[in-house]
Amino acid sequence: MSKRFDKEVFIESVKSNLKTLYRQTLVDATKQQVFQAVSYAVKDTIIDNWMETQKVYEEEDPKMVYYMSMEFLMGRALGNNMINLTEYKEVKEALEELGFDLNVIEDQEPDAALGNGGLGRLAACFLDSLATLGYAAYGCGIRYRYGMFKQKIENGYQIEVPDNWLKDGNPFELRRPEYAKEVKFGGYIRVEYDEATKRNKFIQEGYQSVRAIPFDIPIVGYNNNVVNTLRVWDAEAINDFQLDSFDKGDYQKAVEQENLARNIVEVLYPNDNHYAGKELRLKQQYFFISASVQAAVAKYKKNHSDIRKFYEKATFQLNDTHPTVAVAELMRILLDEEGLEWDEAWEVTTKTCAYTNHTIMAEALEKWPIELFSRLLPRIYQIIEEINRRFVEEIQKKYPGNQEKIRKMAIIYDGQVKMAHLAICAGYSVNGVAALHTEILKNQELKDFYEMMPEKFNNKTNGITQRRFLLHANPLLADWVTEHIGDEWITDLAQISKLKVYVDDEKAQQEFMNIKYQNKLRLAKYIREHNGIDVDPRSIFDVQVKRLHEYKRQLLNILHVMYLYNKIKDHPEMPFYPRTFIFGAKAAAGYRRAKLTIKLINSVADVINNDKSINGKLKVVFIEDYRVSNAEWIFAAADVSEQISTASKEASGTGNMKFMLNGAPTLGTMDGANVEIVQEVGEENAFIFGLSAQEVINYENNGGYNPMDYFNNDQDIRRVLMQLINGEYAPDDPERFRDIYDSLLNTNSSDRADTYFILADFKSYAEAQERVEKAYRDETGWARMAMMNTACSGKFTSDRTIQQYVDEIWHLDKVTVEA
Ligand code: HBZ
Repeated sequence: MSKRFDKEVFIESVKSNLKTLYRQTLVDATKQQVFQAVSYAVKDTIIDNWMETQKVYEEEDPKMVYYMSMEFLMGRALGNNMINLTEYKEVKEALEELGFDLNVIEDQEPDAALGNGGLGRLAACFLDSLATLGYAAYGCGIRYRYGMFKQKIENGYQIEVPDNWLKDGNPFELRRPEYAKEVKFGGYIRVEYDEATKRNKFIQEGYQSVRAIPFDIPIVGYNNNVVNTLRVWDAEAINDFQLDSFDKGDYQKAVEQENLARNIVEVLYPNDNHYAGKELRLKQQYFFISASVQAAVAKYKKNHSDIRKFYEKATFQLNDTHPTVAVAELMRILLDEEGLEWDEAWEVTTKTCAYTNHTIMAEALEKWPIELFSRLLPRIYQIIEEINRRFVEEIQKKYPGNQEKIRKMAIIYDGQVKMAHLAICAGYSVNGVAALHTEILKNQELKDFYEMMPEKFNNKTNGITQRRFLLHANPLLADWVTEHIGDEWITDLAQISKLKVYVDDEKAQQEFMNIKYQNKLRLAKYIREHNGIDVDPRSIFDVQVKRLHEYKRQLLNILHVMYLYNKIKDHPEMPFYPRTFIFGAKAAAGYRRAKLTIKLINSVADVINNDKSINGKLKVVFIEDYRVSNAEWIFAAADVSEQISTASKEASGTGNMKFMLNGAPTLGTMDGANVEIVQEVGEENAFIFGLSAQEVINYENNGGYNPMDYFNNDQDIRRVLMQLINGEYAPDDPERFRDIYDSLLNTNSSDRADTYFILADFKSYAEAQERVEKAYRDETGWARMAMMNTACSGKFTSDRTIQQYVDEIWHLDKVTVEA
């Protein structure tokens, strides 16, 4: 039962936690200890609601969604939990009374960075929305000992530092050894005929196994007493060393199992949109999926006798192909453990699993060599072979004699297991994450599948949670919005359109822009403290924060900065509105060109920020270690949102929505969800440039793009490119950026030069930037535009996305939990 917040009780709880956890008093405790004590006090309230919610689930037996994901990029929990308990202000005051600043206490919490970028953060937003809307949901994932690496910038280069996020303990997690599961790897399958059932039995022998131990993390719904569960699995060795048994074989096996358990959950792979094909990665996938599917089946069987109706109470949403072994694992359990016939098992499985695609980038597609796959997961491989055999038969029936179709669609082909094909074949739903992306899937990437089974395909445009990205991230704006339109926007973001009546109101405009200014001051202070750079809060804060990837074109942005700098140097008298270009981005540890781009940004920053002759008109800042917690501050302070991916490449983007919500117009291409943002806000309230997706696709299919044309015919472009190789930004090593130069012009590499059409879009981007400057000079016009962005952001709440998943895919029942 949730109690009303009682300050005295809360303070007592904090004190007593300090005592029992650390033998400390308020006076002597460190800030970290206070953070822990406060978190345990907050958790106390959460646990009551958690138990109550689970009781309602037991009683009402609603259908549940299992959101299966290798990544959950949760960020910090304390602030968000207090927000959703609607106790934030109360706790803040209580702590003030004790002499503590809540911001400082929140700052003690490490980010839970169990994800790379968009895909992982989307999973986190979805959990928030599911709990807030009152749907029964489990997040299923891995409790990595080390999350996304911490980024240090040394001498302009990225250095990766391990993220030991659990070192002080995670106050919100709960270890649940009573729900442990065994997961088996390797060995071989012995087939045995079973007289009783008249069926073959498949028995795995000579395997290694690990014990999967679940840790449950509460997911607090907003102001509704619902608490769902994110269940992340830890691995433990199954046989503790038996020191008395020194049989050689046993000893060897014990050591191996110990190592397997230690390695499997050690670290998150830091690649986004790139498949590396590592054996350990496949182990991670099967590990958490086997444990999660076993747990889901066990939970179902507790109160249901007919496993053939499993799908009526459970649905698995596969977050990209990473969890796709779930298809075969569910089949294995239904066939080998529950004794269903193939057709029965297939019916259950194909009514349970649904797949979300997050990318069309070819290098991200998961294809496992059958040698590796069958060695690691022998039974699972057998099952996939059989799924494939039947699927190929179906293709043949539909397209007699068409070998091409089989080549393009088979699950196993060319010695590889294609996970996307398995997910599409077995899934009852296949969705893209923005309208344009889904169209490209249907008409290009997955055309053959769409033609064969059009009914499976649907779009679910991504969204973000306004609770974290406005209510928590931007308290000044959140309060202002509430003053003007009431607080319903917190759970019904469509309401935010009511702000439209204020966009021409002079007082409202001033207040809105003053809040932006306060947030810019807050970010400027952060930049001064963390980067040692002074930025002018009156300058235009032009921000690009996201993973570093060539298709996202941070390179286009920095080349444009170099171009602007040239212009200012050539024409010091030219009117120029001061600009601060802010970057934040992690590069995958093995992605050389991405890391070199970081060095380029920092080198350009060094030159420009130290050039007194330009009177601070231009500043470039690379924010170290971009992550969820500092993102919240960055979005709130942005004037311009850089969303400049090569059209067709960014499946959706979600940062674009966070900027919009916080009143920053989009400077972007017609890519991903930008298209829908422009639809909502109007083209006049965004700055759109560049090739269209269709134009890009036409070039890719038919050729005809030659970046050298731009180099030859445009002096400004040529000059900027030459500065990459003449030592302008690398006097100590003029060859440093040669690879970047070559990537744009040289065809001696295997790729076409300028794969991402940077030179094609350069001029159009520069013009769009000129429009930004012109628009910003018009104070009223800009205020109006910024407010329109906030006011038109209603569509982009993850509450809307989740409601669409529920209505069109999952069909869940809503629950209510009484206080
Ligand atoms: O998923 C992103 C898309 O690039 C972005 O456009 C979209 O908005 C977002 C949510 O739908 N994709 C990723 O973030 N992908 C990964 O992080 C990733 C991680 C490991 C992989 C492959 C992709 O092996």
